[in-house]
Amino acid sequence: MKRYLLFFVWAAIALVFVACGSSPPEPVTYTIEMSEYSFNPDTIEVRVGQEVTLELVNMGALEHEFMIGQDVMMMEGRPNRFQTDIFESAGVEPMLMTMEGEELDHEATHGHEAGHSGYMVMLAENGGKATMSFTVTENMVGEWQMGCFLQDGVHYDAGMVGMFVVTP
Ligand SMILES: [Cu+2]
Repeated sequence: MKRYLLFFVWAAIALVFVACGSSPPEPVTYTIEMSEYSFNPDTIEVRVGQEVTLELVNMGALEHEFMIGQDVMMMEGRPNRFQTDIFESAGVEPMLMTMEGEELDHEATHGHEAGHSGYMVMLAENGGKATMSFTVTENMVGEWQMGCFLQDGVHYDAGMVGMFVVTP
């Protein structure tokens, strides 16, 4: 008899979770300032189903790039890129725009250097800006890093790295 009761309690709890999960989380916008050598804020948390807009602003005197991935790949002893890119692995193509809302061609704005693949946004020095937006999918759940690998990984080593956390 007790077991039945326990089952009903669990069933009730499960039902509450399902009911909560059916309403998508509110869209969110984060402004991320990049400089020598950091991301500010250096931790971003988002949820599955959330429409995320990242306003990237380069406050630094050097060019910087923005990437999100896992497991740093080394090339000739230097941090080169992420082994797993969040967007490539999830099959999601973010919408890239200027701050004014004009669509940007991602291919035209990112480098195609040898071995430096993944979804990256390059930002010009002294105020380069771009807005990327995407909806968080189930297969993005996990802890990722934001990173800049410019100048043979010098930026990454110097601390141009942050956390990008995706919760269910
Ligand atoms: Cu950088």
